[in-house]
Amino acid sequence: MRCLASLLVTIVLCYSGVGLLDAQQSGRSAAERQDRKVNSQRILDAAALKGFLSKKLHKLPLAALMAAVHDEDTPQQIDAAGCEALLGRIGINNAKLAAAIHSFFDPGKTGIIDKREVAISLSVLCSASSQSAKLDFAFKLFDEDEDKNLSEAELVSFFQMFRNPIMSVINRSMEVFYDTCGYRDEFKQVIAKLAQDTFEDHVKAIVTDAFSSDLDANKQLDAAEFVAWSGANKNVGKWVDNLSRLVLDSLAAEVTIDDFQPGDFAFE
Ligand SMILES: [Ca+2]
Ligand SMILES: [Ca+2]
Repeated sequence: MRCLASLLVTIVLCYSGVGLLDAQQSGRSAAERQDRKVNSQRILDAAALKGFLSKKLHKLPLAALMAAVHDEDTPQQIDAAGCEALLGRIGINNAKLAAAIHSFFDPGKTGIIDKREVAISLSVLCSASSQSAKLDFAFKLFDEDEDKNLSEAELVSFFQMFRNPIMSVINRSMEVFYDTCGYRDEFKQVIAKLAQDTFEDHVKAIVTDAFSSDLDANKQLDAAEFVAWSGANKNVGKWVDNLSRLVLDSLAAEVTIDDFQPGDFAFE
């Protein structure tokens, strides 16, 4: 995450002072003012939606969220109807929210997403009594085949869920730059390639770091080894929360508080 942030900051700083932009000064200022206004509104909308959902979900335990995800009747990959059904199983009956979460994790329009992505989206708003409850939630999220061990493939699969939220943040951050520089398609491709490569390097580094806690060297992390890793790396407990926040920030573009009706939340 830090690498990607540095990359973005570096790129924006490199290009924000180029001389060829001076000729467009007046138009750019108006565009910048408009962008700032849109950005400010988006931040306010996201904060309002998060505040609203937080009030609704704070009594929902993480364990209940996980139980719905591990329900044997729900396949690992779900379509839009499956996403709505899964939210319904959790006690959230709002088709627009389900559609927004599904479409957020399916930018390529494949029609399917991972059911864990639904759980992660809302997890930061649910009640978690302790850090160990959060780590237990994280361990179960990572453990895709539920054999109580984490393989390298399972860790990679978890971090792949960050790909769309991170690319979405990068694209949003770079919009002003693309509009201003005038080489939208070319720069977009370059930035996308740089961001993808940095992302892959970052995931590899995290997985290598994780397996330094594989004390019995069986290429699996059991619960004790996972706890040892989280003790040595304070980010482990935060990754799920960070991913949840990234998703919630983006949902505000699709859903507002007005889209909810009394009774949408069965557990109130
Ligand atoms: Ca496993
Ligand atoms: Ca092990």
